[in-house]
Amino acid sequence: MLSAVTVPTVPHEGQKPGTSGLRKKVKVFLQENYTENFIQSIIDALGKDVVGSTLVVGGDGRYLVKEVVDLIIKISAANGVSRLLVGQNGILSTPAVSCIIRKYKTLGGIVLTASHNPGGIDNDFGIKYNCSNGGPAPDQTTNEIYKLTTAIKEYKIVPELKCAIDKIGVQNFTVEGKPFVVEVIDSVRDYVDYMKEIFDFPLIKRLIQGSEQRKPFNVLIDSMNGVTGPYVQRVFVEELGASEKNVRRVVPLEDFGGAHPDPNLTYAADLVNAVKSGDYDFGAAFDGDGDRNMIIGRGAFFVTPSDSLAVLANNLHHIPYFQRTGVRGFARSMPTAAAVDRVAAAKGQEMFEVPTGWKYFGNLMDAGRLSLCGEESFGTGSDHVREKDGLWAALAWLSVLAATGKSVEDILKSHWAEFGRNYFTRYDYEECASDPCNEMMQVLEKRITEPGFVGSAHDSADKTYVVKLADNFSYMDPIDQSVSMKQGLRIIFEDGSRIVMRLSGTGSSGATVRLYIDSYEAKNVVGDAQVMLRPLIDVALQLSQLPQYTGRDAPTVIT
Ligand code: G16
Repeated sequence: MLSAVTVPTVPHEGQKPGTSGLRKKVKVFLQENYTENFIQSIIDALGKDVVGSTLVVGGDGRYLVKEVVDLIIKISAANGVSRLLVGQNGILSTPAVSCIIRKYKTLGGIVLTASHNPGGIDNDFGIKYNCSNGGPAPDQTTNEIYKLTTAIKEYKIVPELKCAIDKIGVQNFTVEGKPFVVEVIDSVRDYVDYMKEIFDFPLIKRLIQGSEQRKPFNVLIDSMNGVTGPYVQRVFVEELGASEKNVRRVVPLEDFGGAHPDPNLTYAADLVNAVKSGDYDFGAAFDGDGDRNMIIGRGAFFVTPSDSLAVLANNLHHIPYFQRTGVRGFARSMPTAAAVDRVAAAKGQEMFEVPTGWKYFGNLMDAGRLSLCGEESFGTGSDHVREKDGLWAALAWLSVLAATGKSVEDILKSHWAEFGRNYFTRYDYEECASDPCNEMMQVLEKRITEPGFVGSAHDSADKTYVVKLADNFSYMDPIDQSVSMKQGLRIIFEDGSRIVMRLSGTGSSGATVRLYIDSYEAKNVVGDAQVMLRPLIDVALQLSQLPQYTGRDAPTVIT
């Protein structure tokens, strides 16, 4: 029989979860009792429900995942959890955790990831808690976890518990006279079984392999050495008949092979170049933990995440899951371009605008009012799980391409011809000094909320923008009436163009400023976004004084 011991500890500062969990440098997590404190605080926040419960545990394969899985096993055992479902070698994508929590109706799950942030001993790690609906914990829960971290005095652990996580199977232990079970599960199986229910795999297979009527549709799928590697291998190569040449970087590595596993035009430039110079009809990349996606077409034709959401919203009827469930509402995060709003209006669907963070979609989905949602930060997903889902998005696109017989570019162009186009860009200024950025945001907020700002005119190039509304966005959840304040500064102009500015909640050090620009054109739909949006970008830089505050004359990433 194994015994639990109680270890005295003292609080560590700064364990406040951000947009999606606690993300810090690996070396911060390696401080004495830092990780133990946070895990114990998560468990304490669950209250008495934890005794006798089942939790899912897995992560994106980055440096420290295996060690922290081991700690979670030992601390869970000491705190009365009965059973853990652990991905083999600690590997589970974020959407797979969500799928498994829902399928096996567990109390929740712990996801070990810093998402799209780089991995390795000098880079980032993260821990987040997902609830029984499979979604990231809401603010009330993360606030409670944080509160507990500030007062923690001890944690409980079973130091002698040795559990191998490299082999699939059930391992039984007795802890303090009670049974404790660790079930090491196939990281991929439940998720892939679910994708086969959602999509018409034979249809997508005919697209990829070609038929008498149509030549093979050549795809290039890039896992960026993140967690999706084994999922992509199973889905694309084993199930959909793609060849090894159609997939790249499918081995999860602790440091992502040195890559920054963020699927955008900057960090997935390798994929973009390969598709541009090769004979490919479609490219997709996913981030470290598999919830983000980037979609490109032949010649590396780029689909913005905001457009991707709008196109899928307009084409859900091609996907078997929605043929069965019907479609009930769309949503996007506030900074995401409003292209999907036009589809919602045309289809008579309810439309929601929530703060940045996938956790804000969960209540709407649970209430049956939301089927499809997305964010400009390369997140797309549906109510099939409660996380955004990169592989799902690629399969959704392939379903639409197979059903319509069109190219990616043709689908976009006909979409813009029908609905008009929301030109969109995001400028990121990464790892700036925090204090000047905080000051910049305060000064800008003061300026845009002063009397007289609404109605003021701002000239740039040959354009004049007149302010219609300006505020720090706040949101009341229509289901539980909880209010989230100060979710980003927005300036909305009379013509519907928008400037949005906020500080990222996912960086691990310093401040990352995000500037979002969105402008609608009904007819002029095939221009270059950077050219079309230049006047509004200049207005934003001038109003915010961003170059002066950050010392930067250019963003680090443009998407
Ligand atoms: C997380 C959240 C997303 C959010 C993104 C960016 O994604 O789940 O909802 O849009 O962060 O947040 P921020 O602008 O605060 O950095 P992920 O993929 O990092 O888990």
